[in-house]
Amino acid sequence: MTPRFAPFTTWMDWHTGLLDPERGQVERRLSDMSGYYLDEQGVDGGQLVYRVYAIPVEETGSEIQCSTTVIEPGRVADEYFMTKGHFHAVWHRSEIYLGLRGEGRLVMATEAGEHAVEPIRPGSVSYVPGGWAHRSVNVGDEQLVFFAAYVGDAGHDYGTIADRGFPVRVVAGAHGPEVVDNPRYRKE
Ligand code: M6P
Ligand code: ZN
Repeated sequence: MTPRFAPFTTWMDWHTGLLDPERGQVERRLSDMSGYYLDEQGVDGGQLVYRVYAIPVEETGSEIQCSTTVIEPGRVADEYFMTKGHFHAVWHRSEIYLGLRGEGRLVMATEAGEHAVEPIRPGSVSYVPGGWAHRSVNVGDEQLVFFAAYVGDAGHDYGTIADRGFPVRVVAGAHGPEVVDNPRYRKE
């Protein structure tokens, strides 16, 4: 059997999350996230929320997709900057997150409405089991940087979260980040 390609190395800056060589980048501004935050009145759509730097490989079950995500510090009303969040299109595919910089929360939810919130910070290794939608939230005042790896054919289902939201939101409370119910969450 002939291997599909030769081994290769990518250099990662563990502080900034930047990859060398940079092979692919996705940028999300507030204008790309309309409807994701509860109170979007008067938002500046041009504001950068996060970037994802990928190490692209074929989207098959033989490969492992890896990326770093850098979420800027900031809020929309009381809600911290966050990623869109998704289920995997192949719903049972799992994912690993390694925290590299900053202070964050990994918000997860099942289709049945169960939820879990885990910390992301330097040294955290979070396991996202299959069937759990996942979103990361920057609750600190510097960039949140983490590395993620998942099976190549997992795919992203954004539609379910865009339609229904997560059961909880992470907001700035009087004494720091708080997890509160999302009044707009729809189970089915
Ligand atoms: C992590 C991984 C990626 C994902 C990124 C941003 O790096 O889960 O697959 O693309 O976070 O999250 P989202 O795609 O939900 O915007
Ligand atoms: Zn994922």
